Amino acid sequence: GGHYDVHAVEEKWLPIWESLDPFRADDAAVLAGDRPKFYGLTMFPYPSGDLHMGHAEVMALHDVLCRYKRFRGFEVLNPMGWDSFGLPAENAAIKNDEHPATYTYANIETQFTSFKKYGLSFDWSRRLHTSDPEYYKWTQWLFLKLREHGLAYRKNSPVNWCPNDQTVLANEQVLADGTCERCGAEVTKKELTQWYFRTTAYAQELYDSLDDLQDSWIPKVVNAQRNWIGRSEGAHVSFDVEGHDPITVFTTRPDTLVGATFMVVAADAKLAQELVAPERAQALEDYLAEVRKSSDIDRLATDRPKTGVDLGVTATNPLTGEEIPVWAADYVLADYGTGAIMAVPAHDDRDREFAEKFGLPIVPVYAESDEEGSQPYDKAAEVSKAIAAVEANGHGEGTVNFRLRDWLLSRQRYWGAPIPIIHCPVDGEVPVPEDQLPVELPELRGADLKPKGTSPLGAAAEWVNVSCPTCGGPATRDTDTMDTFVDSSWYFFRYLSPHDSTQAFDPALAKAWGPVDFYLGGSEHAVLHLLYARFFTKAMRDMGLIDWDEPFSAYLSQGTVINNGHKMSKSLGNGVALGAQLDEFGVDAVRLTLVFASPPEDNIDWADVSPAGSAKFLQRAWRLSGDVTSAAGTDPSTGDTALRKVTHKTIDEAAHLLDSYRFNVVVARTMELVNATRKAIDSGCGPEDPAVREAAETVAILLSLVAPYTAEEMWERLGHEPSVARASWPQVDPELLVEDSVTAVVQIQGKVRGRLEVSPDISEADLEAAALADPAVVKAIDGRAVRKVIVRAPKLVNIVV
Ligand code: ANZ
Repeated sequence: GGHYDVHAVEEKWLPIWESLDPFRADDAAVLAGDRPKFYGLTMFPYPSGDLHMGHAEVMALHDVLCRYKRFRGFEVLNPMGWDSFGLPAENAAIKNDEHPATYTYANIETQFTSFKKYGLSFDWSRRLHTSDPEYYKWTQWLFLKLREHGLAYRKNSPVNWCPNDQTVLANEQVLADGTCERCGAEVTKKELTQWYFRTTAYAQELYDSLDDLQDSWIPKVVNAQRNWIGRSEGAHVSFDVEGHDPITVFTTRPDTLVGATFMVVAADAKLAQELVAPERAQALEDYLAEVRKSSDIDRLATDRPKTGVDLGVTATNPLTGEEIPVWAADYVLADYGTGAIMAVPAHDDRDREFAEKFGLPIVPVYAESDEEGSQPYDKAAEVSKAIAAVEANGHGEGTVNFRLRDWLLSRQRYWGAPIPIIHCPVDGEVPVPEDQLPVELPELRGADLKPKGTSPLGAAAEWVNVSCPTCGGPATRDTDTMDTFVDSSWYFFRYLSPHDSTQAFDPALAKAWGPVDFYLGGSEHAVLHLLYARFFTKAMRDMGLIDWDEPFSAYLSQGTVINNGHKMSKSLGNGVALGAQLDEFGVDAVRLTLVFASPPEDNIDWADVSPAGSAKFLQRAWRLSGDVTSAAGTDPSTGDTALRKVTHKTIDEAAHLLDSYRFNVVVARTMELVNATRKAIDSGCGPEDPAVREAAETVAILLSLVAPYTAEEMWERLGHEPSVARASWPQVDPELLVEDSVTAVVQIQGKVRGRLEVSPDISEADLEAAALADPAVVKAIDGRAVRKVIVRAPKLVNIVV
């Protein structure tokens, strides 16, 4: 009985949990191998505003698994922090004429309070913020380590430029329609000297080890990674050019070499400038001015009218010996393959359109299969023959090409980790010595931060002008900051020893806790963040910092919380505020609703769910614990078998469901157990039966995965010390899993003539006797002689008359 006041219960338990601190991960236990470890990770938020429904969903789902693993005897590491550098804080600072830290840390505190109230099983002692100097000191250290190993370098090349954000973007940050993923502006190209991480050094391994992740990551993410890395097998083939180095092309179709009737060089590649005949130079210049305005996506579009200029030079086809013209065009990209192609208009659509437009020869190599009388063409065999042929005449070799580019990591923004390099006119690029890390951001605010095409850090003269660590002469700091994806590429290492001021992370702890066993996060990170974190992990392994190859053993991305069939948005006015939902229904009801609504990877339409229904269910569950308090019996083995069977089946099934992330079904089973317990109390064995206590305790433990406040309250009312989070998973009694009866089918001459309810362990002889005695069977035999009886206990009896 009694009234369940959700908000009073929330206020009651928060301080108790605070002092019990039941989720602190025990490093010592894991280092000593006392318990198996489980490192559960969920993506840390940007501190823009308060937590929203999306956070509520992912955190609720993640909590189910972490709490379950703790019940199963794992030492669980479940940390949380903030990805706190980035544009939103900088934009707010410009708008309000303040420092980005003001906005950042105020939002962090707001979110932290919400996280606490939301009752998640985080180990808050490991809290980190990537914008703290104590954190970015190690981001800078890792940058220098990567540079030391040849994996960070600077180069001049055409880069993606967002004219609105006034900064460069990585290829991964340009959307498929050629716009900035942050602000939606049309991205253009600009020639700049920028910092890169050599992700391409790991292209092959990043691609190959996806095979090992195939079964433990969701397939769509594995495929997205595969496509992004884009492995193509083919050949490099070189074409001699008089008075110039040969032109090398990458082709996936070396078998079509005899049909290569012209060549095309990317108009914006250096090669075009080098090759162009003097009388064609102006035409190329004019054309280039046009090309610079279009995005890569436009350039590759097949339905786009072809444009280009004849460079006025020829190259020799290495198989036919023919002289073929060399053109420049925009449909060939400067930064893919070698930036030049052999054009085979008979077998490639874009080449054909180009040839048709400019009147270039089209020479088929074989009949396309839809042509009449054509022989089937064995492409694979012809490709390997062709590779052998060019290798034999010294004009090429088989090769593998990747679409993956090096990661452009420098940004012309303030609110990020400064690149720890000093530029000296004498010594060139000089790394900031380790004992001078971190290179802290200078104090800039408001208007100083306005985008101006060069980094705002350039305005801090005192900060910029330093003496060279090598020669002591005048030098300047690098004024760019790192892409915030650098910060998040290694945060899961820092959680291992977040307060260590002597190293990025403790290698012994990395060995003991790593890799992350389960990672849950948004599918928008399927390409960028996961790929970068994988790259960092492999690079760190090769630097001897860790001994594992992949950061995340299992990965799942949750669906989106939508409303009335649409993504929540300001323009549609269909947003659902998390705070208001929590106020109205309480934390537990909101969490339960989110977990119960659908399998984790599916979208949740808030219009289709009922947090009020969840709240009602929680009240029902809670009332059970009140009824049990008055009950006497505590030895479950003396309890009502029917209820015990439901309880034990629920526990058994829940374990299987949790292991396969079917959290919504676990909630459904818990609801069924609540109903069965209520029925037993009201019209079955009665509240004093020990089976009722056992059932109610099981409800509390299962409920604690999704509704920790209600579960804690139940646990206390059942006479236990808090916290229910430290309870152990109930032991399943296998005898109670045995079904009471099964249906045996009796056939005569192959036709079903009767059904019997029998014990699952009935003997063949007993089943045969029961079948032959069954009135329906006796009637069907109708006095005929039984010639043969085939018995398959407990399910089938086949009688032949
Ligand atoms: C001759 C040929 C004949 C080709 C044919 C295709 C079909 P993937 O699979 O994406 O790797 N190519 C090479 N470099 C390029 C660049 N920088 N910009 C645009 N296109 C480029 O594609 C490889 C194929 O794309 C290559 O094979 C080349 O055209 C073209 F019937 O060579 B192929």
